[in-house]
Parts: sequence; structure tokens; C-alpha cells
Amino acid sequence: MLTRRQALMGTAAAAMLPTLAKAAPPAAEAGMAGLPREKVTLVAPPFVHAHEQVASGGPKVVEFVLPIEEKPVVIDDEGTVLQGMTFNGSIPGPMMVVHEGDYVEVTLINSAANSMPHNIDFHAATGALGGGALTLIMPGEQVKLRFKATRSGTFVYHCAPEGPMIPWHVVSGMSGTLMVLPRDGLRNHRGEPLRYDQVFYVGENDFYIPRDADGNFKQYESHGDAYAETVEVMRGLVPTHVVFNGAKGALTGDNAMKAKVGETVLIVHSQANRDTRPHLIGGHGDYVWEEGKFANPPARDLETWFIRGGSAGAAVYTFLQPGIYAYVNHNLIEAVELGATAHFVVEGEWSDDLMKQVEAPGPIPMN
Ligand SMILES: [Cu+2]
Repeated sequence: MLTRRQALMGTAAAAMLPTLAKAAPPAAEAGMAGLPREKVTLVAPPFVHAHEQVASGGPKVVEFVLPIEEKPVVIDDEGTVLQGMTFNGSIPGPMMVVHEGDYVEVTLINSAANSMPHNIDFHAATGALGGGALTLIMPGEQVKLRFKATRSGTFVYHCAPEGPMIPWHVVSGMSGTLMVLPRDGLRNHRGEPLRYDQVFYVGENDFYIPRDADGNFKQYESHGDAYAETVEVMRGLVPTHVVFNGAKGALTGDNAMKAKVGETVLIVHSQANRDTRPHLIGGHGDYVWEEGKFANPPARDLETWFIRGGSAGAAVYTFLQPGIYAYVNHNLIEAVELGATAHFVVEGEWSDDLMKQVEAPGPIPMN
């Protein structure tokens, strides 16, 4: 006999609960008691909450609060509306940073204003569907999950409620990234310390907005109204939008990311659903962890890197020239037509040695 809650959660996840509930022995809890705790206030991407690159102490419990908000989101400059689902109100969800050996403790809150069950699957976590089996909550509920960050790297987290709800929630905006830094910070291919001056989190999303008979994007009153037709578009596997930070143009113009010549920037790029190929036009990836896992030495001098759908990669670059750099998904149709373009505005002094216009454009000499 299933309760309504179990029915909504799905029997597989519900069946795991009794076993899992008694799994934590008291000894483990006692060990936790001695650890220092830190409460982190999350910030909206592309920015990342303040954090140490090299851990100054031993492992701790890092506490995050992650409210879920279902809301319409405008995703392009024509006013197209996605029936969005968000962690912390942003698409992508906020980036969280801890160190290897720390415990991540997340309070997930599904507000009563929401209409659906949600949960969270951390690719960085071990067991219980990445925490998904322990975190499924109805509107009006909250849940607290703790897991040990045992592997360093950048890892996607996403909502994964059940069946067809999984891809729908993910392509509605419910994904983000957890970065687990090595305790002694990042290292280059020779094992020497690598530090960054700034970190930016670029979350890429593919959206599937249905069109009406005239080819215009349709708008719906609610998530429920949007569901059936959205799934039809999803099944075609051709996104109508491929964007950074939840909307076409979200990281260009006034919202461009800013840096200075000589500054070293860490760019974390996630795609929870689909492959992508980040490229910094006019720059490079000095050190790139395509798979985002810091136990592996970084590749060097990359022109374009590959982020597998369902993962987050990391690239370090020191800007050498001023100017506006486009940072794109180098499927250029997706970059230009579908929205996957961001800008870095970089101030500083130009190096003629690195590049110089030797002759300005002019007529081809007759001769
Ligand atoms: Cu969800």
C-alpha cells in the first residue's frame, strides 16, 4: 500500500528509504560533531561565493541552503518564456565550492508555492543516486543531505525526480556545479601550484520551446500546460535555444565578464544534458581539465575544449591582450543563432609583439 507521497516519489526511490534511513551508525554522527562548520551564502552565476583556494585548516562541514523556485523565465530578447525550474532562482543553479575531504551539507527547500516534487543528484557524491533517492521532496517540504566530497573536480548537480520528469526538469533549468578543490589548491602539469585571480561559472543550457502553427514560440500559463508539447520538442533532440546563464545575451553587453591583462581566470563550464565545445576567441585554455577532474594533469594550450553532457569542465587562462573576447560554444550555429555566446571585456595594455595590424585596410595596389 503506497502513500500519496510514495506514489509521487516513485516506488524505486521510496523502497530505498527504509534501508537508507537506518544506514548512518551513531559513531559516524559522533565523528561529525567535532568538525568545524561553515555556512556559505550562495551567489548567482557567473559569480562564485568567496572561498579559499588552498584550505587553511582540516576538513569541515560546509552548509548550503538551496531553495527551489519554479518560475517563468525570459530566455531571449524576443521575450520568449520558458516555464523555468531553478535552484536558488538562477539558471544555472549557483556554483558551490568546497575542498576534498569536506562534508557538503545541503538543505533543499521545495517551497509551497511550487507545483512539483524535486530532488538533487550530486555527481560528486557517492551512493543513493547521488543523493537523489534521499532528497525527493514535495512542495512545502525541505530535506537536509550530507555527503563527503571524496574526489576533487568540477561536478554537475541536477534535479532527477523520476522517469520523464528527469530530462524535463533538467532542460527547464535545474542544474548547477559543485567544485571540489584539492586541499592544497590547483596544480599544473608539473605539479606546481596554480592560482586564479577570478573565477567565473558559465552554465550552458539547451531549451526546447514549442512553436505555434505560424512558427512563433508558444507561451503557457503553467508548467503543467507546457509539459506535453515541450516533451514533443525534446524528443526531436533539436534545441530552440542554447544559452549561457539562462538566456541569450545573459553574459554580453553590460553583463559581460570583466578581467584585466595579466589576470588569471578560472572558467568553469557545465552542461547537464548535452555536449558542448567552449572556445575563447582570441585566447586559449592555458590549462584545461576537460573532464573537470583535478586528480588528472591539465591539458595545455587548447584552442577548443570538449565538455561532455552531464559534466563540468574547468579552464585556466591568463589574459595577455585587452579587448572584447567572445567566449562561445564553437558549434557556431549554436553560438550565433541559438544564443551560446558570452563576452569577456579585458582592460590593459596592447602588445604589438603578440599582434599588430602591419598595414591598415586599403585598396589593392595597382602595379
Ligand atoms: Cu525538479
